[in-house]
Amino acid sequence: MKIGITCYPTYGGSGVVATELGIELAARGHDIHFITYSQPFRLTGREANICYHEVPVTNYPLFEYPPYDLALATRMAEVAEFYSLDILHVHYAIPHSVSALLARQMLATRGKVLPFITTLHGTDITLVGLDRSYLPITRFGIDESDGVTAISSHLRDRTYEAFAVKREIEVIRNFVNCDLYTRNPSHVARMRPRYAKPEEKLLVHLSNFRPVKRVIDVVKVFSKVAAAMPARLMLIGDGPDRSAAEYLAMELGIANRIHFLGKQENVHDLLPLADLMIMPSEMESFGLAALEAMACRVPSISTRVGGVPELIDAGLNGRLFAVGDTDGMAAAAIELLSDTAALETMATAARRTAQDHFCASRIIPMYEAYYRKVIDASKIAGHGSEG
Ligand code: GMT
Repeated sequence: MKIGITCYPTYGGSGVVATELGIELAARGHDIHFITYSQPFRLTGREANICYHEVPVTNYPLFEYPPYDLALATRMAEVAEFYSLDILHVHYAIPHSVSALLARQMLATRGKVLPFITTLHGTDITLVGLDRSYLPITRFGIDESDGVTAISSHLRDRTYEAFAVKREIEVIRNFVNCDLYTRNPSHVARMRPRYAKPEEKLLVHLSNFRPVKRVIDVVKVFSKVAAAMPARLMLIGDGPDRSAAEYLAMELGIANRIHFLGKQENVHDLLPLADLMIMPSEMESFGLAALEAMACRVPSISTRVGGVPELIDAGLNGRLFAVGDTDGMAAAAIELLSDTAALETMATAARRTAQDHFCASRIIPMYEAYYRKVIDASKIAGHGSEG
């Protein structure tokens, strides 16, 4: 198939999923065209079967807000026509589904069919989409999509409840490349000493440091762990709450035990070095960071929110707590880190969950089958007639 993909190309879970999906589909022989305002950060630009098309957004003194949505729609239509795309897959409802809808309409006037699928990732529904100024257009974009997927049952149900959309939503959960995200003992032996001494436990957190991730809670949990045992923390990512986390770490006297690593491209090299992940989010429609860690045999102490229970079976492959229960999370971390056998059992269960349910090899065929279904249905419905 010839597939166009649009996403937010910078750091963030939806962009990661979109990019990894494109890479996996290209490896299976599909022609992939990314249509975004900059090159998705996990792409090298050298992958076979992948083309990147930049969306140029022309500014003009009249435009206080340059119309990115329109520039995107134009580029989508151009790329679809030039490369005869079979389907367009947009990640994050706003504004991508509406741009895709415009592109589909533009092409229909030229007798071309361009079905599009919208994948809902979380904040496009739970935060941005529920904002009164965006709600009607989010609902419109979803209902007008030829196919809609959500990354968890929780997000699907939440979308039905909050938006009363008519379009059926297919659940296709987040995935991880289990060959890349794995624990290789020789790699760990080589790299771990950079971040922790042999007698120290190593904790990790990975996010975009937005308020919804509660990075301050990570520092609070870690401070309790560090008071109980020799330990260090790797904080991977960057965003609005980074300085608040740095400030709190200094106040608590633990700044020298925390590695603020900033944005990292190869998180699969870092995650397997850790013993435990802390993901205390206010909301997580799935929790891709926890899945990536689990594939690397790193179980997660997380919050019981959103779609996280669809990934973490509390007590088996991780632990779940109420939002803000930093005492509970710290106690669980200390208990697990003090019991090597229990931690090892949980690490094995975490890897097995990733492997048995969320490996790319299992999830990508679901997307392929869904694309075929939507393409076939669209040919029958005929948003345009093939010319
Ligand atoms: O909050 C983020 O990490 C960014 C956000 C996004 O859309 O870029 O992530 C969402 O999508 C991820 C990939 O599908 C999910 O794993 C995250 O759970 C989800 N984040 C939230 O729901 C807060």
